[in-house]
Amino acid sequence: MELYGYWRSSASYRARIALNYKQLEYNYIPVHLIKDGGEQHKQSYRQLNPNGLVPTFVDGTVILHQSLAIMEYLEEKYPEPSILPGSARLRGCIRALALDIASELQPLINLRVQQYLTRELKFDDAQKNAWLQHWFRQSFTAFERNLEEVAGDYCVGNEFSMADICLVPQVYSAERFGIDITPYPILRAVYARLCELPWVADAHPSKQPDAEN
Ligand SMILES: N[C@@H](CCC(=O)N[C@@H](CS)C(=O)NCC(=O)O)C(=O)O
Repeated sequence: MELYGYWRSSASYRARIALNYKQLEYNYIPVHLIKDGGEQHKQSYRQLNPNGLVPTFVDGTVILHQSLAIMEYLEEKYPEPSILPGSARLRGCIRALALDIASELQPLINLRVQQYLTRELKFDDAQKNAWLQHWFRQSFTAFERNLEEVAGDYCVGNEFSMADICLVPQVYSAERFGIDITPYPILRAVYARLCELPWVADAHPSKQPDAEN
């Protein structure tokens, strides 16, 4: 198995946590998102992933993009331990929280969006920061409300799941962008608990072979 990713990419981080949790061995192939205009735009990489985004996951003849699709594939092929535990209702909650992050928040703050804001729309640092603050605040406020209903030790009850896998990298990136997470006490407590888990800790960007200072 191979995972094409970037150390600081939140979507790559999700895939790494899922692979670690399921104790699956894989080769990590770094794709530098900044160097030389971004290796994700190179023809050789776009043949693998026409979107020009990381991660891309390869398992023999299977080539997958989209971290949630990769996680669902891993879940079907390697069901234990499960990242979608519990009843149909709980699995619905897990998927909804995962999508809140992966489909609603992350696409608005992605590198290519930030580059468009600064390069094409000429946003200065303060304007770009206001953009990031706005979308994080809106998303994390709703996420906190949802956690009030469903959280236990983790995002949904007391079992680790795909919702947790999506939360960790997004809080990491919030910290990177200087977002204040003190208004979200449940999110913060769950995040702190998750960071202690070995399969989460090992997937941290700073532990990847392509990590930079
Ligand atoms: N929905 C996709 C998002 C993939 C994505 O946005 N990846 C980012 C890094 S987190 C990326 O490759 N950005 C490169 C760019 O914006 O040029 C997934 O979950 O895999």
